[in-house]
Amino acid sequence: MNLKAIAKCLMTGLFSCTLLSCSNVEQPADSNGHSLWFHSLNGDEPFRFVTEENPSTLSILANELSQNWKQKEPVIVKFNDHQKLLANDGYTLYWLHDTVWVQANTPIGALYGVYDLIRRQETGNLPKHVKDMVQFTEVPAYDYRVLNHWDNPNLTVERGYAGRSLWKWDELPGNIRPEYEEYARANASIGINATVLNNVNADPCMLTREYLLKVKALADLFRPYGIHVFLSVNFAAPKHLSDLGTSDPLNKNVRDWWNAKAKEIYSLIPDFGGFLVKANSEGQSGPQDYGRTHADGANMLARAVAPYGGIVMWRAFVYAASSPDRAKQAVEEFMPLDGRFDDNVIIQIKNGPIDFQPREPFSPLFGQMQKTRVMAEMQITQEYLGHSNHLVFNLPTWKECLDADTYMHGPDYSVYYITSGKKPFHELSAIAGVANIGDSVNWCGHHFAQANWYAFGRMAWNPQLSAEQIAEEWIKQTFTSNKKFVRNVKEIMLTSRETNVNYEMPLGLHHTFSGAGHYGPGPWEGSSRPDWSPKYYHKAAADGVGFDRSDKGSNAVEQYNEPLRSLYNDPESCPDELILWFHHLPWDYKMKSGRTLWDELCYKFQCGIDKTRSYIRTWEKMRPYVDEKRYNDVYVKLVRQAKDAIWWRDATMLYFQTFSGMEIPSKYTQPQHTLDELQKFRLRISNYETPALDKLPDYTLE
Ligand code: GCW
Repeated sequence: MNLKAIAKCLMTGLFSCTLLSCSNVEQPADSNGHSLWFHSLNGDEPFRFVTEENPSTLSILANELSQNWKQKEPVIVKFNDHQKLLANDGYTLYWLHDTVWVQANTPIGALYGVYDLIRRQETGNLPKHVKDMVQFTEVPAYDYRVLNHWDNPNLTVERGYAGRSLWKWDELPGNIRPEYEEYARANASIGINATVLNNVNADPCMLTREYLLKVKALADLFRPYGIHVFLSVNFAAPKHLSDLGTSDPLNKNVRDWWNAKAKEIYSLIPDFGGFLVKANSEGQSGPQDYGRTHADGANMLARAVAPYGGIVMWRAFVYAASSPDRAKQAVEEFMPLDGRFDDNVIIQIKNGPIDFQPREPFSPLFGQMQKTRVMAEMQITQEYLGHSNHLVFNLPTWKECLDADTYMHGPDYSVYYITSGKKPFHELSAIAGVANIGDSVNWCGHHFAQANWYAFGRMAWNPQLSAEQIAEEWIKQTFTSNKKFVRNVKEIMLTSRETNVNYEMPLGLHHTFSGAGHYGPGPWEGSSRPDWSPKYYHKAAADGVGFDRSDKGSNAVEQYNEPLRSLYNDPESCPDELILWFHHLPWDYKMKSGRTLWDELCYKFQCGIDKTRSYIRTWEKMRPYVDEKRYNDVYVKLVRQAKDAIWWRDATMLYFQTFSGMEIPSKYTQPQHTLDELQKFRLRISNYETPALDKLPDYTLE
């Protein structure tokens, strides 16, 4: 059946597609990783997109089925089903009389169903006996499953480690690169339905007519894939782009300016999603510049987009240099405003109270705001996790946040429950991930960083999927279903986050990074602002280490509901993995393991070092199952990761040693550089790059 014929059947709301089955041949040929998790389908062949000028969701769906469905059974797609349960994006797959049915209310719901079907095929999860009636119904947990790109109009990407921006603003709207549609397809295949194209440190130029036309070109392309485009806006845009001379949210002219801007945007992009705003944070302008509140600012923008169904995601990432404990500021600033935000405002809260550290407790704001919509922001790009040099599968970090019980009204008020729009909470729901995508051939810099993009989408669809299931799906589609490969690589992925915590910042340490691009350790570094200096966070001194956030210290524990408040407040009950987050303890403090704090730190770092070495050995055994190119790309990075693990440990513990006077036990890897040497080392990188492997400190792996 040719595409036109399929499209015709689709118009009737019913069509079938029968194809000969073809066997799944292992492809040992070199891969540059561009085909993402479609590798098992397309290998390195460029995917053939629908050639029509304006492809519809249904022609995309037909194309995917005709190219990728390899089974004997025909697939029948039914939409316009009016099933309340399925809402806009949900679908049901069922097997009946040797036929596979995909049922949905909308074409996009049906497309998600088709991607699910193909994923089941590629991961060996199709029902065994198609004669049996088997049924799967899927409805996404969140309405908006959003990527946040921190991309700038000059093509740099803040905290981006995969080349330059994917969006070639200088070429748009005239030149449409194939990667744009590949990007949309990849997102749709994992359920992502929204994208914020530009950096939260927003350039006002994004709202000019010139740029809106570029944005429109992308939005038109993404639409059939179900992706809504959003923009980050600079709160001072009226001042920059007009002669109003103010951006005061209570000024009528300013409000009129935003209303007119929204009208202009929606006339170009009728399904535009809305705005993302970073205000009064890290030097960005905001309503407080005019003595107004976050609610005044957010509501002004919300009212501009409300007539068109738009929303405003207003970030809670705020902190000031003067604050004695930065971790407390979001609650202090936002709680007095609870209940004062319009219905189409949603407060976007980072998973932890500081800033995407390897481990943080969940942000207490989730458990406090009761009358305001809230959503979680995760970081997919590895700003603090070794950039695109380290293999860190970060899904466990995000799940740790979503699974955390806030005890808002007693037990069973997890962050997931609160944010997913379940009753008694407000129905608008969203989740965001800061993207790790650039114009690198393999999209994400490290082949395994693709897994974080994939995992974010799958988790946003269903946070109850296990990390193991998501990792396994990704491995099978991206590399191979070979059992030995899947088992070993899964072990690397699933342990990699804890390994990263152990070799960077165990036991609740945080922000001990070098200011140079947040890559590598710099526990001794000072800064123009105290809260940008690692010493502010670790507080290492002769009497011990850690930030006292108990009721004897900054009392940040008070922002958590009971029983967490008491649990965190007492070092005896505080979980080990957060102990130095909440407590300042003597170097010889007796830990639950029986070791002293100093020894426990040495032990944890060593666990990290050992594990990174084991990854190299495991990967070496995987060589027969993976193409040479990706094997080598990953291998050299694993070696660097293992060296970086010793570098982190050396820098942190040799510096801490100047206070504790204690030795690194001889049974552990011994330092290869002196503290003096490490302090002299200077990494010169901007916030837009990952360091070249040969520019990093020299280490030997025995
Ligand atoms: O973690 C910090 C980053 C900044 C980023 C900021 C934010 C976009 O270092 O680069 O700015 O968070 O989330 O706004």
